[in-house]
Amino acid sequence: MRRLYPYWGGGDRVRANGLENTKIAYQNNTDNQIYTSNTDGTEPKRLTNQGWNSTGNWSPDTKELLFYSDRDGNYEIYKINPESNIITRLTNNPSSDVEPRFSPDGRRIVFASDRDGNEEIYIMNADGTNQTNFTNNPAYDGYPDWKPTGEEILFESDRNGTFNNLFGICLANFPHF
Ligand SMILES: [Ca+2]
Ligand SMILES: [Ca+2]
Repeated sequence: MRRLYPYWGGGDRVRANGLENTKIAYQNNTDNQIYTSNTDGTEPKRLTNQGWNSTGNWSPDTKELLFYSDRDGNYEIYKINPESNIITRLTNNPSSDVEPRFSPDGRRIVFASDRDGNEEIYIMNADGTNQTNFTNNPAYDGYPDWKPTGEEILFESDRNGTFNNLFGICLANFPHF
């Protein structure tokens, strides 16, 4: 079973640059578009207007939101500037590219994709270049996120036979990335 929608719910809060908890980004589950608002829900602003869109993930400098969407026919990863509403597409692959999260320094993005035949964890630069498979395992690998130090990525896998087992990728083991 594949779960594609991990970031529904309370929204992803701005938490950097002294803007602690001043804005949230969320998916409106009526129109499946991305909004920002104050943390109490006031002043909602719709950022997207087509396709199904995941909840946005703030960049550390709060200037961009990462999300994934089927607006171009299959799930791809995009980022949007919440001020200008300019959207940049970061992946272009007929498989599902989902669950993007900015690294703590904002330079890289971890995401999940089944482009190599099953779900794997990938890392790319924040501009979409250098998309690299970091798991290469026939099991399901998904739901990645960064440890706050940025040195390790945690993800979920059923490689031991059951879901909900967490595994880690230590980036120091990939010095050439
Ligand atoms: Ca895709
Ligand atoms: Ca895998």
